[in-house]
Amino acid sequence: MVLTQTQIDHFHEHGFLVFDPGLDEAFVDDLREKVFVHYDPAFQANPTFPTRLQDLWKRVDEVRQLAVHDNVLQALEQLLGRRARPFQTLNFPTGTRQAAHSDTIHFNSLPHGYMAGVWVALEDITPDNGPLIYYPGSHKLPEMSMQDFGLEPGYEHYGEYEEMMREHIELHGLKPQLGTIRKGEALIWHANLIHGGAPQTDPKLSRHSQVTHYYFADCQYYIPMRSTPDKPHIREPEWVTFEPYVAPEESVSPPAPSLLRRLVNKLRRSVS
Ligand SMILES: O=C(O)CCC(=O)C(=O)O
Repeated sequence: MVLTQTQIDHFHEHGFLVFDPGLDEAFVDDLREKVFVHYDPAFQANPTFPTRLQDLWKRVDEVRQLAVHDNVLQALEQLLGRRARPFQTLNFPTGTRQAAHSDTIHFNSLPHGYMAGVWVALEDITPDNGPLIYYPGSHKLPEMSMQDFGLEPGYEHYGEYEEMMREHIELHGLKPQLGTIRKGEALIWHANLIHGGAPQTDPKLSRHSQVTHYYFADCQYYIPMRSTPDKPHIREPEWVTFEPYVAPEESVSPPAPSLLRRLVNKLRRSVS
């Protein structure tokens, strides 16, 4: 068992849990270095603006190894009582300044509540380098879809969602906390915990981190932004693999029969 009952209770009470998955420090440093070279060259030359890389697990195996780390998977299973499987990784070299949201707006499950984010610090996180910001207890409020906010689904309306979420936080008097965790520690959030990226007070600072999003077994998975209350847009996620990723070979289509016929005729003409 990776988690104690006190930790499990903390997660259900507050909607998040900081825990130590026991990562090797050399592994964390290696991962951070291997990820860095993949960031946009403009960022590498001037690493002061927010950028991110999605699903780098396919190209940097350490990212995948962290996503399927046994202690993380065990902790998630203890928290929700079902097997967890990662379906997306995000790597960040700086603070994101992302507005407050709940992940239920991006990915959701039926039954609800079987999704979690795991945010791993790849260096020490302080109030100055743009930590995660989250609202303890907000997971207990009802899930808010676009329709619940009186909005049309679709990312073209996402700015309106962010505005409504700001009002929702104010209305419920939610108080933020900062994820100032140490290198190698992980913060797990509940599917409905409201969170975002706090401003980075010094733009020259880095804030290396990896977020992995997980679903749990025996659910249907849907995309809220493409769903209506009576018609969820179900999808099978692209799961992070338990073995190193092998890209599917590019399929070489056989030449069309008409092309073959033309080639044969050309050959015949050239030999006659
Ligand atoms: O890392 C951050 O600043 C925010 C990440 C986040 O909101 C997410 O991955 O859902």
